Amino acid sequence: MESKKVIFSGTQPSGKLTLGNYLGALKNWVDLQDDYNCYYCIVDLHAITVPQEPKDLRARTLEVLAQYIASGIDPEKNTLFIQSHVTAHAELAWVLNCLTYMGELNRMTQYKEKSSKVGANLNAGLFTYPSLMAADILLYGSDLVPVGEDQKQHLELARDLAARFNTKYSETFKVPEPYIPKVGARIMSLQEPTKKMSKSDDNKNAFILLSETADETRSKVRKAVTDSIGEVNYSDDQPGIKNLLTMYSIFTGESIESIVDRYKGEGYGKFKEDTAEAIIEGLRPLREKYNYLMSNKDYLENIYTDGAKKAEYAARKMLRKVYKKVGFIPRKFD
Ligand code: AQP
Repeated sequence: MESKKVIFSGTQPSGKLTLGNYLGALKNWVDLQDDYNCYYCIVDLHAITVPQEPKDLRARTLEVLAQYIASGIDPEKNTLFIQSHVTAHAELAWVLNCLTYMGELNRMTQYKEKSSKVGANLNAGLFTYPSLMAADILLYGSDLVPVGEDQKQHLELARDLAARFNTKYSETFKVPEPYIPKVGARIMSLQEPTKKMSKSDDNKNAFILLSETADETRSKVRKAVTDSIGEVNYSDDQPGIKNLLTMYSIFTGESIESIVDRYKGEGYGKFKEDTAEAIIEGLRPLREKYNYLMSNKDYLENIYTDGAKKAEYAARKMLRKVYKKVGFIPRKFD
């Protein structure tokens, strides 16, 4: 029997997860879990590329795990683990750093955006973030990487690094393919709808959190920035309305055209109200399960411990191979 293809993906515990993370990533991971061998990681090493309060980072790491499971990602079918528990990620990242050109990292949109925000506190980790992400993916021989549109450029680098290593040494890494959802790949900020919704946005009204209350969601959708056209259309000239239409359609399963038709001549008030209800209803089971899991910390601890053991086995095997090819003398103990 042919073995299942491998998937790797992750989320940073750099804030509480948003609707963008859910629609662009988690929701799609659920659909893949039966057909693939999936590694779903909580990438805490990535998170410290911007300053983190240790106590909050610890709490959020657990919250993200609970949200994975609450979204429907089954810990029995998938390997769920915390990145820092498998040290091969940082070790392979170093090797890949030594194969990555400065020019490649300089071109990265995420680096440009984030570095302009942190000013004088700019650190090297933020710059080399994409090499660490390449290590995450390549360690497991991943075939597919389900990500939102924003991560496409990083994935391109992972592909280039895999091919570069294979050419320089010998065939080692699989060259991974991106898996980007057709709808939901780019959920936009509610306050600046030309920017993506981001969990580390300073403006709390810009994002919908998976863990917030229904009333909070209602209030944020009501305050969502729209335009002065006053008519519900799916158009690039109306990015705020377009974004709300995307969410409405994903949560109800109704087509965008049919929604647009229904709100003809209605203005935005009722449309926003109904969008909020669609989101709240769609997230209700997730929110309930999340609250339950967060009161069962022992269960979560078992999941991430078992996950790390499974991931460690696969990752070590790949790292040993890489070290050998690079010319490091294998160590005589384990
Ligand atoms: N707005 C979004 N729309 C669709 N997909 C999104 N993703 C993130 N934001 C959106 C997808 O979620 C997965 C996890 O992302 P991440 O946490 O590793 O990093 P990120 O892309 O940098 O997400 P954030 O929320 O913007 O985090 P911060 O603010 O910390 O940088 C990825 O698959 C991503 O594509």
